Amino acid sequence: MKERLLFLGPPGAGKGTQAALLSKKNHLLHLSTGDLLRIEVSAGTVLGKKAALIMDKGELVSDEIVLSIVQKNLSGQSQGWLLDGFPRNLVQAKALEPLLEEIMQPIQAVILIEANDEILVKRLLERGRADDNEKVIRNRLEIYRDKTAPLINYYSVKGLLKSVKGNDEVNIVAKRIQEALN
Ligand code: B4P
Repeated sequence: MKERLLFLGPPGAGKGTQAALLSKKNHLLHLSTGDLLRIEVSAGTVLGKKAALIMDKGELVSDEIVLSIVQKNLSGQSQGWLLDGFPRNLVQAKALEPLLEEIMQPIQAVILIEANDEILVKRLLERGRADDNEKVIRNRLEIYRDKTAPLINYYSVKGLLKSVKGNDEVNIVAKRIQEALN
């Protein structure tokens, strides 16, 4: 199975949910930039205070902050890994490349989880995290289309992209992902 992976998709598509399942089953390091940022926020660090203001509006945290978090967590990594919610724009995608070259661990596959807006908004409203209110969710969806969706073509051209339909229940989506990686 491929074991150096990126998970891409709109907010609420199930990146975090599926990444947790797959990494547990296959003993991969699960790095969620969203989770790592939320840890900084709840610890009240300087970085966390900066990030909270941005996350509460549904905007993207600065590339500099996110990249330093990813670099810190990936260096010295010898097992497989799964990056969930990163990269979120072309700057992050391009910055990731030299970092992976340095550790000689190229990406093996990019999983794109897709679902329609109605489902995404419903799931996120039900989840009810601090940044899950309708106005902020709509902003996150817009930012996804504007900044993150161009990565679909970026990784497709590199022959790495695998699209998976994420509308169905968790176990069905998990099965699709596993099949795409075999
Ligand atoms: P993230 O933490 O990445 O969260 P997300 O995109 O909103 O959700 P995800 O797709 O992981 O959905 P989940 O599985 O939880 O981002 C939050 C914020 O952090 C961003 O807005 C940004 O500010 C910041 N950030 C993160 N990374 C960044 C980066 N690289 N650069 C800059 N800023 C960054 O699923 C959602 C809900 O749906 C859950 O309740 C789940 O239980 C449910 N669900 C999942 N799959 C389902 C299914 N198949 N059926 C029914 N329900 C399902």
